[in-house]
Amino acid sequence: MTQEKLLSIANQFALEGDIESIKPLGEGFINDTFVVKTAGEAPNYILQRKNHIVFPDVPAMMDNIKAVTEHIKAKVADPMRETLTVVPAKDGKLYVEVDGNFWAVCLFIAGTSSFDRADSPELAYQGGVGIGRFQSLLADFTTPLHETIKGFHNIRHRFNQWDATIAADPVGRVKELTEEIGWIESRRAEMMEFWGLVEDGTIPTHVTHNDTKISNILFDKESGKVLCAIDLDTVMSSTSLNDFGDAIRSYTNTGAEDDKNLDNVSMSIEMFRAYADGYLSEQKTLSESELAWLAFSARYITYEQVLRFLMDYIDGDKYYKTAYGDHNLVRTHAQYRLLQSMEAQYDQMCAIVKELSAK
Ligand code: ADP
Ligand code: GN1
Ligand code: MG
Repeated sequence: MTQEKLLSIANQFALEGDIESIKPLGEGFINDTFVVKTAGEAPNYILQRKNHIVFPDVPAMMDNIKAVTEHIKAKVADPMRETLTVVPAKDGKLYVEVDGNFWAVCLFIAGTSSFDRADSPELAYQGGVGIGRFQSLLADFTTPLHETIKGFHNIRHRFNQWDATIAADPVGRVKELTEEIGWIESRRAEMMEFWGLVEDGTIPTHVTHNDTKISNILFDKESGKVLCAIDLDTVMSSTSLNDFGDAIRSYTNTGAEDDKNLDNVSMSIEMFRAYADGYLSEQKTLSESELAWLAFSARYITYEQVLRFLMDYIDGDKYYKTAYGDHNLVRTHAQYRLLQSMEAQYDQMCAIVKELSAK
């Protein structure tokens, strides 16, 4: 993408100040993200090409983000820093469509840090506070949201996709993956059993973030405290547990999500405790059944992630950005090792949730 093209797209938005530069940022797996720097006192901006293969209805997604961020802004002390601010196009729409691609802009929140890994329990605690607060702020948000990705954390839907992908085997990889496919199949029944509790209403649904990995949280540079949850593309109705589980998958991993050295990968119980402590200090509205299944949600989401990486590998790497040929398979192995580590420490995880929720 040339600077000239980026500039012509950015100039279709209602930005303050003259644009000085537009540079790529971040390591998201889905969208293409750029920082737009402006001259003088004017704010800087985040310009994103939203992935419309992943998000088939970008306008609906932007409506969700606008509604949720407006709701949060009305409740917090510093509305320009404690959530995203969507910047509309000059024609008033929340996006610009160029050659079949959808672009959106929000304010760049200055004075923040973001991380790919959690390197201290304090950071994990702050991350937990961030998502606990996010869920609390949205607990009274009642406007129905669009489902931006169908069945995103719905394992029944994922199994339907999985079965179809294996049957299609579009690039002939299934024959080499007997062991990995076995990891998924051997846990199918227990995951469906858990999902049954969501389907029968035992575990309720709420407005949730759905993509709570550490890189989707901003921390204040000066105080080190959590500032806000960003990457709101997947905000929609789901279980509160999914946000907790996905964060545990990210914050507690002693290795990288795509670590080639599986000996690096395990779940740190210390980080689990710290994240759960932060989360439960802000999220006070969980029901007994939600608390009973909170620790399991980490296994559920990590399992789902193993399935999603493996399914994308079988499908010929169409969904996630990859850096090399078998990247999705490497991710599958590393996330499976993490899942095994969670399974081995499950009793302790449950005991910690029990202890912290009684505080
Ligand atoms: P993706 O959907 O591809 O993951 P994100 O929306 O998470 O894209 O953005 C990628 C990265 O850009 C984030 O991890 C964060 O570091 C940075 N970022 C995104 N939005 C902002 C913002 N409003 N202010 C400051 N940094 C941001
Ligand atoms: C993607 O968009 P990003 O990079 O923050 C993905 C998550 C996965 C995650 C794995 C919309 O998150 O669901 O858990 O990669 N987002 C979407 O790192 O699919
Ligand atoms: Mg992101």
